[in-house]
Amino acid sequence: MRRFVVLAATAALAFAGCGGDDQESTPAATEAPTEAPTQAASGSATKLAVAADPGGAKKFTESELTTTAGQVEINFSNQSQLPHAVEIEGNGVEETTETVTGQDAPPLTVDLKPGTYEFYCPVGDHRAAGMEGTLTVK
Ligand SMILES: [Cu+2]
Repeated sequence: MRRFVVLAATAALAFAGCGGDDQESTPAATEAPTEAPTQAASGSATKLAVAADPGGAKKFTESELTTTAGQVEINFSNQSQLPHAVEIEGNGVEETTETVTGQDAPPLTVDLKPGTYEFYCPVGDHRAAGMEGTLTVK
């Protein structure tokens, strides 16, 4: 009995191994990273540079940004001595970079559809002070 169960399980695994494009039934711990079907290829993401005012003002260097729809890699640079981050908001998207001071934030990749988004700094009163802008995605 026990042996039969083991054999059946092995057979099932072997079957899933060769045939299975109709079901990805294994949320396995060790999944090949190359498998990721939707989020893959960060190498093809459009890069979008955003910078905080290096002089320490509560603003970005640009208040109007434009990019292309799809995977967009936000590269936020904050050379000032105030902590800043960038939050992208609109059309169901709400994504925020890490807050950094005097350095670049790790790249943040977001999936953007065509439309108009807001971007702003979520730290303290920075947005109210004018640290915001409009991101147009075409
Ligand atoms: Cu800020």
